[in-house]
Amino acid sequence: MILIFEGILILALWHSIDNAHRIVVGAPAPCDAYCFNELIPLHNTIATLNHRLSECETMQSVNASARLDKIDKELKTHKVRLLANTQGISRNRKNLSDQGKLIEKYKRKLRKPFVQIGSGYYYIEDETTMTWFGAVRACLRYGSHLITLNNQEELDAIIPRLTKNMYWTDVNNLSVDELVSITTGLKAEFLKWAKGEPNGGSKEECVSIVSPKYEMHDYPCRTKNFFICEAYEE
Ligand SMILES: [Ca+2]
Ligand SMILES: [Ca+2]
Repeated sequence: MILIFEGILILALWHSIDNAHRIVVGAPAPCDAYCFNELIPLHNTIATLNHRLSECETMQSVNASARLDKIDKELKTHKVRLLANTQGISRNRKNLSDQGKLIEKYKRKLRKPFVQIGSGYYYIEDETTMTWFGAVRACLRYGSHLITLNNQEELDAIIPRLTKNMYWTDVNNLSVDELVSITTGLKAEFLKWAKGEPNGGSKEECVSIVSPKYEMHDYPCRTKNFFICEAYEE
């Protein structure tokens, strides 16, 4: 009897085990814990990658921001330099313009109205008086020389154009005893003294022509007189 019961118990247990086995094999895979444990490393890796990605994005953002700030500063610096250069160019243009106006002014001043009289060209200064030295320099500035009267014909051509009492010529005896032309450095080739002239000695060492006949007088060089400039022969 006991043997029968044990057999039945064994059969029941076997059946239970078999059923249990069949229940386990046929059931939906109950691997949550297992899978979870298996996925933990992958999850951690993904988390690490996400963290690094976030860091990279932050760093890129910071770097990009820093680069933009640097570019912005450089642009501002270039803008300031460009503005300074533009202002410098404007100043230079104004200076050039002012210098150009000054040059034109001097050109106008130098472009005295030389007129042809006989075979030569002359500028008769009958507005401003100068010493003989000043007259020499003025004619040089005009690209000419104080008049060299070469002959009576030249003097006769000039006389009708003269309106003042006295004009300087280029004749003097400042450095030597004889009367020379400062233009040529040679002895004056034409002298036509007025009556009683020359009479000044060492006090009158420059020669002028005096109305009404515009004959020659020796006269103090530092006296201010009108003068005549003669263009160089071309
Ligand atoms: Ca002459
Ligand atoms: Ca005299």
